[in-house]
Amino acid sequence: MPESQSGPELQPLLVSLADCIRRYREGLTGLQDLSIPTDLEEVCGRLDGEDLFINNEVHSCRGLRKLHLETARLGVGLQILHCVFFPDPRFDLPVFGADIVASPAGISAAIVDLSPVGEALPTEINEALSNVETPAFEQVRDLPTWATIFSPFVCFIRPASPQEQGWFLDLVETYLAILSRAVERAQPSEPSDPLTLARYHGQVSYCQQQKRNDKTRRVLEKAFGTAWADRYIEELLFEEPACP
Ligand code: BLA
Repeated sequence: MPESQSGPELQPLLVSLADCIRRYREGLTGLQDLSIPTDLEEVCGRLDGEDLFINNEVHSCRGLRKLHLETARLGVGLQILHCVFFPDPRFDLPVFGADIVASPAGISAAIVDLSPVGEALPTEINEALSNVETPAFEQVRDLPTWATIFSPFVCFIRPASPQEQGWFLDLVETYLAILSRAVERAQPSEPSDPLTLARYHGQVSYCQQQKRNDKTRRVLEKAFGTAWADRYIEELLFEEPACP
């Protein structure tokens, strides 16, 4: 059977969230496509008789060195939306991260954060997030041990209803609006500025901690093998920034 470009239909929350992220991305200044190795960009395969696919969109803009949006079907009915906006270390900006894991049993994990690359979030971001009312999600999940990189405003839940899925979508939109405003306002420091260097180190450790998530690795290894999974994680998902 011929496969469509985007693969099989995705769960509605993943579709809405991807659209929301794309809308904010389009509004950023200096948006450019980033090229990535072709064998990592669009991937199709089969596992246990199921079609697998990964679709990647990678950009850069003024203030953000890499904006990565991935939608994927990876295991037995497993669907994933993965998004990270990595800041350019010359700018005082946080990392935006969002991840949704859905299976035929429902959405098991939905997480969003603006994560600091230093001791604390930039003051402006911290203040804006302090004023956001977190919806009363029924099932708030415990973070794993590697999750020390997230801010106090991280939201990690299992949405209990379509209503909660809507709340989560709205929350992601709020976080993106806060980030977009900060991106537009931010002014770069010099590459040699100690603040730039500190933010670079902070981003390296964000990447290193994310790489400790065995659940991501396991799913990729099962679908595409260890060597490919390693490269995908090191070179695309959590590629470390170049030294400024
Ligand atoms: C959990 N991530 C998971 C799980 C799977 C994946 C299968 C377990 C689901 C569950 O606990 O309910 C798999 N996630 C993937 C794969 C990709 C992916 C294969 O993004 C990409 C191809 N993960 C991130 C980012 C964040 C993140 C950016 O990639 C946060 C900003 C968080 N995922 C995250 C967390 C868990 C998770 C915190 C729970 C881990 C745990 O409970 O041990």
